[in-house]
Amino acid sequence: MDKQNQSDAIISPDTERKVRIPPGQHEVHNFPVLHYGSVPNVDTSKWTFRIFGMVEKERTLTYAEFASLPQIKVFSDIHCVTTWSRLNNLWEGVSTNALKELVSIKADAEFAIIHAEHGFTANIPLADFFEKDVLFATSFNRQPLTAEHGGPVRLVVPRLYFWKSAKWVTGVEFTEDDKAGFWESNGYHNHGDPWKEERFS
Ligand SMILES: Nc1nc2c(c(=O)[nH]1)N[C@H]1C(S)=C(S)[C@@H](COP(=O)(O)O)O[C@H]1N2
Ligand SMILES: [Mo]
Repeated sequence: MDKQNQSDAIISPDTERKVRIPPGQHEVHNFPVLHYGSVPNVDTSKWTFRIFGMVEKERTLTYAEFASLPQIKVFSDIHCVTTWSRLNNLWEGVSTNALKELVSIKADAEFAIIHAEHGFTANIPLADFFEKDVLFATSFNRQPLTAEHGGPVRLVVPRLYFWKSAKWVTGVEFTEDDKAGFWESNGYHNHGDPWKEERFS
C-alpha cells in the first residue's frame, strides 16, 4: 500500500514521522499472526456487538446493523511489542467515534474495555480510544479481514502497541475505573505507547 493512493483515507499521524520505526523495533514485510488460544469461527448471522457499561441505554447491534454504519478508511503502521513493525496498512471499517451516535456515554466514563471472543479484553483510555485513526476494521488492504487476523471485526488502535488491537470483537464496555485486560494482566504495560517503549509493567 502506498500513501499517495490513499487520498480518501484518514492518515494515522505516526505514518508522517521522519523515522517511522520506534525504538527497539524492526520492519517486517510479512504479517505475523499472534494471539492467545484458537482462532474462533465467528458466524456473522449470530454475531452481535454490545455497547454497555456507563451509557444511558445499552445497545446491541446485529452484524447487518453494524455493517450499515458509516465506513472510514485508515492508513496506519503496526508496532507489535515482540519487536516487529509493519508499515503502510490500509484498514476499512467503523470509526470508534461512530459509537457516540449510537449511545450516550456518561460524563464520568474514562475507559473503554474491549470485549472479544473467548473472554479476551483490552483496556484503553477514552482519549486514545476516540482518536480519529481508531476503528473497528472489517477489511485489510482492500480484502475482507481474515479470521486469523481478527475477522469479522477487530479493533485497530494505530498509536499503541498492537496487543490493544483486539481481534474478534464482540462489544465495548465504558467504565469509570480502569480494568486491566488480558495482556495487561499478564505482564504487558497498561498503556502501550511504542514511542515511549511502554512494553512491560
Ligand atoms: N482476541 C484477541 N485479540 C488479540 C490478541 C489475543 O490474544 N486475542 N492478541 C493481540 C496481540 S498480542 C497482537 S500482537 C495482535 C496480533 O494481530 P495479528 O495476528 O493480526 O498480527 O493481536 C492482538 N489482539
Ligand atoms: Mo503481541
